[in-house]
This record gives sequence, C-alpha cells and structure tokens, in this order.
Amino acid sequence: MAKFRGVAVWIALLTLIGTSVAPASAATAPSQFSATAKAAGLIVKYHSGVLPLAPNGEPTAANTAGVALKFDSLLDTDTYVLNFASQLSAADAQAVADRMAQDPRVAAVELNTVIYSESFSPQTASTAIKGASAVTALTVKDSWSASTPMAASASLSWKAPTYLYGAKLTGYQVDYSIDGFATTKTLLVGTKTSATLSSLTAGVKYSFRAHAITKVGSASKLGTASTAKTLTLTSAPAAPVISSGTYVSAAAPTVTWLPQSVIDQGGLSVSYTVTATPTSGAQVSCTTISSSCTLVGLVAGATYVVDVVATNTRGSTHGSSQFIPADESFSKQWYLNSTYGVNAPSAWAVTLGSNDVVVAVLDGGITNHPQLAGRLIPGYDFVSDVTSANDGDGPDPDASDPGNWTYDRNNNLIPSDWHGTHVAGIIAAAADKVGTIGIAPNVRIQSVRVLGSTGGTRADLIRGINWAAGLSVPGYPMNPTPAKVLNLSLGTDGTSMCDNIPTQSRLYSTAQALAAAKAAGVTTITAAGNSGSDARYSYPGNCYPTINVGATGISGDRAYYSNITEPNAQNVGVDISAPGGDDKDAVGAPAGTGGQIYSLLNTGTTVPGDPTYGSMEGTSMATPVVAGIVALLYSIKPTISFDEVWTVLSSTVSKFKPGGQCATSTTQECGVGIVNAGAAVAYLKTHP
Ligand SMILES: [Ca+2]
Ligand SMILES: [Ca+2]
Ligand SMILES: [Ca+2]
Repeated sequence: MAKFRGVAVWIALLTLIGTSVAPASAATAPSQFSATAKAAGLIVKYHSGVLPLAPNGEPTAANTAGVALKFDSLLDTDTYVLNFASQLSAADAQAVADRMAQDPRVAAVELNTVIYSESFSPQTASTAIKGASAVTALTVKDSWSASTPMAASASLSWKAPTYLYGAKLTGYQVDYSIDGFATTKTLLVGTKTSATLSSLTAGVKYSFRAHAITKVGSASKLGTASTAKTLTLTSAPAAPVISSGTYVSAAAPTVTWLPQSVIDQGGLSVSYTVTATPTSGAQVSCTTISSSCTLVGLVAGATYVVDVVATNTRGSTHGSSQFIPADESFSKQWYLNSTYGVNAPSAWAVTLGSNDVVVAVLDGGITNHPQLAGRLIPGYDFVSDVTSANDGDGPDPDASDPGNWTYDRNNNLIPSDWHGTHVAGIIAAAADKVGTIGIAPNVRIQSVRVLGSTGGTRADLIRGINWAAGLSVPGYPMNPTPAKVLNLSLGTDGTSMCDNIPTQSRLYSTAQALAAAKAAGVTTITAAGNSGSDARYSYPGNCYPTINVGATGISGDRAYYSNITEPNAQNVGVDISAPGGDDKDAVGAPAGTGGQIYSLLNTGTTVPGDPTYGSMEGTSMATPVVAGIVALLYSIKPTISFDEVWTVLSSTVSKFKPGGQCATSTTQECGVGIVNAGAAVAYLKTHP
C-alpha cells in the first residue's frame, strides 16, 4: 500500500462553472413578481501563472476594468470569482467585463450572473356602499358532455337579488370550493343569471354560491352570498398507469396498475379490461374491478404488449404508455421530459426501477434527504487524507458527507456544495408526490466517499471502484450489497493516469479496476469533464471501460463547458451525451432552474443543515442521468453486461438539435446522441 502513497495524485472536483446554485425557497410565491438576472461580478480566467494584482481582488486604480473587484472564491486553476463592490446595471457590468477582457493578463472573462427577485402585492379597493341582498334560488347541475368525456363541469343558475340599495347591478361573482369556502376560487360573470364552470375535478364534492356585484360611482361592492349548494361531479376515468410494465409473458402473466382514487375513477364505479397482444397470434384478456389481473392462456416464449382500459358510465380510457409523476417539482425537471430530455415517462410506464439494484455514487458523500429515505444503504468512506476528509479521521464506514467546505489561500470560506447529494437525487429521488423524482426512483443508492474538501487521490478512487463492485480490497471489509452501476461524477486533467498494465493487479491501476468491475457485471459511468476541451485529457473518463458522458443544455446542443471528442480519440472521448444543464442556454427552461439540473441539496454552509432542493450544471449532472437509465436496464435484466448496456444505449439515442455543434460534427464529438430512457427500456424489452 505504501507504494501507492508515492503516486497519489490530487484530483479536483469537477468545477461547476458559472453556476448559481439556488436552493428552493419554502416561502409561497408572491401573487405577482418579476425576476431579473443581474451580474454580481466577474469570473476571470487569467493566463497560466498570472495572479490578480492584489491578493484580495483587483484594485480600482491598477486594473483594466476601472472598478474595484473584490475576491470571492477560486473557481479553478487561474480562474477567480471577483465581485463588484456595488450592484451595477447590466450595461455597466458588461462594460466592466469588456474592459477587463482587454487586460493582457486575462485569458477570458464572463459575467457571474445571479437572479434577484422583487415582489409586490396587488392593490385592494375598499368601498363604503351597502351590498345587494342575497342571490336566491341557486341550482347546480353536473354538465358533463360526451364530447369532452375527461372534463368535469357544472352549470349554475340563480335569481337576481331583491334589493340593490340604490346601486347599479354590474354582474355576479360565483364562488366554488372543495373545503366549505375555507379556500375559495371565484368566477366573475356578466349580468346574466347563469354560468358554466369547466375545468373542475370529477369525484370531488364542491360547494357553490353566487353574489351580485353592485356599483355606485367608482365604488363597487360584493352583495350577500346565496345559500351554498354542494355537488360531486363526474367524468370518464383517468388513464390507468400500468405499474408492472407494458409487456407480459407466460412466465410473468400478471398485470398491475396503480390503484385509482375516486378522482381517477371520475367519481363513478370503474371496471378494467386487460388485453395482451402478441407479435403474431391470438390476444388474451381479463376483466376486474381491482388493480391487477392475471392473464390465462399466454403462449410460452412470446412477448405480449399490454393495454388496460378503464370504463365507467361516462366512457372508457386506455392505459397510459407514460407514467407522469405527481412529484411537485417535476415541472422543474425539464431534463426528464422536454424535447431534448430523456423521455423518462415512457420508461417509467415499464419500470420505476427495482429495489434489488444498487447504484454506487463515488463522490464526496451523501447527506440525509427525505427523498432518499430507506434507500440510502451503507457505503464506505475511502478518503485517506485526514485534513481533506473533514470528518476527523481517515477511512471509516460512515460515507455521509460531512461538508467539503474549505478556505482559499486568503482565508475566504468556500462553502460546502453537497455535490454527491445532488447527484444521488438525479438518480433516485423518490416517486412520492413530494419534491423531485429520480430517473430510477425505486433503486437503492450507496455512497462511496472518495472526495474530500480538496479533492481525492487516485489510490482512494481505485479502492472505491473495487469495493463498490463487490471486489476485495485488502484491509477493508467486503461490500455486503455490491452495486451494479457506478457513478463517477468526478475528474481532473490527466492523460496517462489509467495505467492499463494487464500484468498488474487491479489495485494498481484505474483501468484494471474498471476492467475487473466490468468482469463482475458492473457498468461504470463517468463524466467527460467541464473544460470545454478534449475529453481524452480528463481522467478517469479517459480510462476504459467506462461509458463517458458529455453534457447538453435544454436546446439539445453541447453545454458550453462540456468536453468533446477530438478526431481519432478512440475509446477515450465522449461516448454519449445527456442533459447536464447550461445556464447560457436557458430559453424555455422552467422558472427557477436557469437551464440547469434541479435536484437535492442541503442548506448547510459548512456542516450539514436541512435538506432542500436547487440547481447545478456540469457533466457531473449528465453522468447520473445516464447512471439512472442504466439502473432501469439492470432492473429489467439483472444479468445485463457492460457491452449489452452500451448496445442498448447507443442503439436508442435521440438526435441532437439540428444544425448545432453536436449534430453537424463529423467526428461524433458529443458522442452518438442524447440518451433516451424510454427508447432504451423498450429496446431491452423487445431484445431480451
Ligand atoms: Ca473519515
Ligand atoms: Ca466518514
Ligand atoms: Ca419525490
């Protein structure tokens, strides 16, 4: 072991370039708000070896920018985050950046942009006039229509109030509520005494009431409400979500779907008919009122496509080939379901992942988060440098993230980033209607800690790879729950660190460890690096065998930081791309994401605080997207090999944005395409 200390090489965490890591706010959104991006300062990359003029920043007098720039943090070698002393307008900030770019010491400058939000409340009017007497004779009817069988609606009618108290009748307000008007939605109606409320939810008991609105001069007043009426509306049932997968065979003839709530059932009794269709031959079917059905008479060896039809007196609805999750932040996770996302809902119609599959996250550790509760299984902490480890000792069985905060050489705090937690959430956040959802929300996550506050060593990483794959590491206990998928969202510059020497032990070299993991049935996914340059110089993504992942933004082209394959870089370039987020490519991105990847975080600045959510970008984020998809493949076929995984992924990619850098490259510099979860899962189902 002493031998390896001599060759220990520090590897840096993949830098999250230009990110604004924005933990989600627990506060309710204001009724109206406007958000604008402003620059807090500059990210300045100096030519190699050149330093800022002053140790704590750039003084006004001497620098080319012409304003004082305060040191914030060291982002990467030669790359500094420098803040403006005061808030500048966008135009002034850009002018400062442009002047700084003229400085002969400077290689590159970009604005460090943060989002500031301003909120204000709408004005409320007050009046002194007396409101009209009560609206009377309110009647409410279910106005369901066969032309829109999935929609519930109600039609209301009433009589005008008797007394207007000298005011003019200007219209009516209809209130409707599902909790006895504790919370109330309203609809403003003209002066006619009827209204139709559509976009209501079937199976829900609503309360309705109506008021007249009167006006004197500029003042208006809501009159006394009518007596409330209640009604439960109906519609055709929602599409059943097939949870057992959309394929069956004689060996596994039972079809299950998620139990439907009263709302899903359209407020009515529902029966379900399952039909299984083979490539050739006879269909087989069964009918039930429960949420599973076993097909009798399937031909052995044949694969059948399943359809489930839900029927009530309002109509019939086919089962969904997509599982659209109810997790509250799913709409922020554009990378799962947008045009150049990974088509996860189609994969989820087949599987949400198996609890038998373990994904090891070789990173800086993982903090507790409710989204991983019950599925974060014991791992191991291999960080041997006690100072970097930040947990008071060398290797130990506690692979949680104690925080990787550190201080730069000017004693400024560099906060903990909770990188491993963010990565773990991309793979496996729970499908529980809360927060985010992972690509493989039912698999288990194992933290294998190989990075501390100042990075990690190659020797620790090699031990971690062997241990995670269930291989023996002298001096350490065996992994009782070996992983089938290894996620390595880490890297550093290095061309010749793989050391593929066949005669040596796997404990000597990264390439031997990766080969041993592959031989054990394990697939390793690596980040191609964030240097915006040739991926062959980024270790360990340039080792073999791994699937090396580049990053795309929401528009389906290369993220600005993502490394690429240069021509002839066989086996050491970018194999495939996945969404990793790109804050410079944020048009159309959901609010609050800035075009980045939204996942799990922690509020702690140094040690762990409370679980939260937020955005990051990098090939670090693209890698777990692929790892999650590979975990789904292992869930379907536990014996799948590394080579089979690659065949499935590379046969099912989506195309890059037409006309973009990735699409027009003649050397596949972004790999074979954007990984597609739905297509990959379907391919494996039809090529078992
Ligand atoms: Ca330790
Ligand atoms: Ca530890
Ligand atoms: Ca969730």
